[in-house]
Amino acid sequence: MTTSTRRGADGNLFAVLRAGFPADRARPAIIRPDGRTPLSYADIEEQTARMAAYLQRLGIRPGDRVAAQVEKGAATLILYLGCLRAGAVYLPLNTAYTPPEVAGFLADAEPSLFVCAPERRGGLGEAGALAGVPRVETLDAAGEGSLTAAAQASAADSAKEISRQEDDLAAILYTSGTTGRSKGAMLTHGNLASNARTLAAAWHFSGTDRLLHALPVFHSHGLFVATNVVLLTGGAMILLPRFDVDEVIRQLPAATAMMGVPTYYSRLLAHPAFTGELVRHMRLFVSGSAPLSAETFRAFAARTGHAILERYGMTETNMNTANPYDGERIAGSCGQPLPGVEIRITEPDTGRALGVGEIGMIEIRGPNVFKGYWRMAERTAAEFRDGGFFVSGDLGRLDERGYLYIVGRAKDLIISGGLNVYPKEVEAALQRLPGIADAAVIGAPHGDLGEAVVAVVVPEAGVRLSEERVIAALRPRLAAFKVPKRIVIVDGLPLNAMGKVQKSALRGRYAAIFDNPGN
Ligand code: MCA
Ligand code: AMP
Repeated sequence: MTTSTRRGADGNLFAVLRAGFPADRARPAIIRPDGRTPLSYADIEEQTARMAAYLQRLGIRPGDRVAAQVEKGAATLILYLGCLRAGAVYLPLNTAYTPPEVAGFLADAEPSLFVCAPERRGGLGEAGALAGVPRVETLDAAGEGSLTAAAQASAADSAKEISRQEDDLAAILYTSGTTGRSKGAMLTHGNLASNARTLAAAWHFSGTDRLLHALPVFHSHGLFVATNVVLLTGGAMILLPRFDVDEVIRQLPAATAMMGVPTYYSRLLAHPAFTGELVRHMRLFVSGSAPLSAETFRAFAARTGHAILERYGMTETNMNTANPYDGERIAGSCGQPLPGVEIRITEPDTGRALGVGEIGMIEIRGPNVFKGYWRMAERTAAEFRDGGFFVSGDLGRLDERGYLYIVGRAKDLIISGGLNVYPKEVEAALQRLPGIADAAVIGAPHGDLGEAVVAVVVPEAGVRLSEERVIAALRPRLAAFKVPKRIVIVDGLPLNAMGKVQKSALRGRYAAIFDNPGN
């Protein structure tokens, strides 16, 4: 750890972003849809300095974790940037996580400070979530709370600039695992800075851009891809609290670019007010986090004349591949490796490199790839090959022009509306409920969410289960997006010769479960 007052001379992501701020600091950085005064770049500088000064006054040192489960807003981004500036490691948590889920993350990450919504604080105390967390502050959806008050009372000029090496941690983002146990992906200042620079250049971002920002800011997509790219290039973001299709349609005329998960685009297409005229002036639409169907890509192009630019990323790696800005954007492909990123396809069991057109494991190497899982050295080692390639768990192939096609996943994972749900975690929650003998969780095609969670449940002998009661029993335990949209009650699960549940048979059997309108 070193402290320094030099600007732009270090690897701290905040310093990297600040080097891209516009010379005219009065220009807007964050535009609020409610018409309140935008946050200018001067405001960002001042408020993040106050936040960093406050964190330092609390005794938070570089490398200490600051966890936050807060609604999206300008104040949330100030907290994120203030943490970077103070050298603290930012740890955002999905607002949907239940108190028991939050307790698990806090126990694992041992943050020095936890920031939550005021109304959440009581429940978290009851859940024992706050045990061992030395300090808790609040921040509400309007940006008010004890955190804001304390930060505003701190003098901006008392913040010490903290230099960081590229290899130092900037953030930890938890991803669930196929074992059902969450893993904290450790992202460095260098990981995030390199990806922000690469994407800004690849997608031609500049100070004249206005990004329509409707994504949540507790995942890579909304927090890093969207936010960092805008700040690095001195443009502005129209920060919406969430994706609401009517609000997005109202705001699109003021935007030049938008990023989203495929559900955003299919919801726009389903809206009668979404016309080609509305978005003729737009420069770019980016999609990621889940497969964009060729059908949505084509329907969007037919309606608007815009070819959505699909890219492929992971929490652990940031963004890996993207369709070209200028060249051909291919429906169903995630595009080519981004500059500096290497992609190879291998035989999953051996790691032997495969050739053009052959389907295998997608492996990734580059400055974007994370440092490892928090306090899980063995798990980290198991997911890297010799030579530093990260084993993604996604299956795909490369064509002769280097375009990547993802064809499936080796990991048992459901992606619902761009959010990951690991069946193992839902199965474990079901198996802990009384009266359930066995459970298997699968993803089924869903018109709005791409895939949605379905649980196939076997009751214990003599027990009568109902779909509603099982769902109600899961709610306090699991974030709502993980709770199955349907519970199917059966007498037994199909097993293979080894006694393992045949999920592919279940996927086939329930492939049309969401076909009826109203499901
Ligand atoms: C909300 N619900 C969901 C989802 N979202 N259920 C399943 N899947 C979801 N994605 C549930 C709520 O818990 C609630 O349940 C009900 O649906 C309605 O909630 P509401 O908040 O009104 O839903 P919504 O606003 O319509 O949200 C759907 C959404 C949102 C707009 C698609 O989930 C979203 O913004 N997704 C983006 C996620 C994202 O940013 N992913 C990036 C991950 P109930 O009624 O039962 O209480 S980063 C990543 O994957 C990598 C790095 C990458 O490549 O980007
Ligand atoms: P997460 O763990 O939330 O970071 O999710 C990463 C996973 O999302 C990847 O491993 C892929 O399975 C999936 N993903 C991200 N982008 C795409 C895409 N464009 N097409 C298909 N899957 C994607």
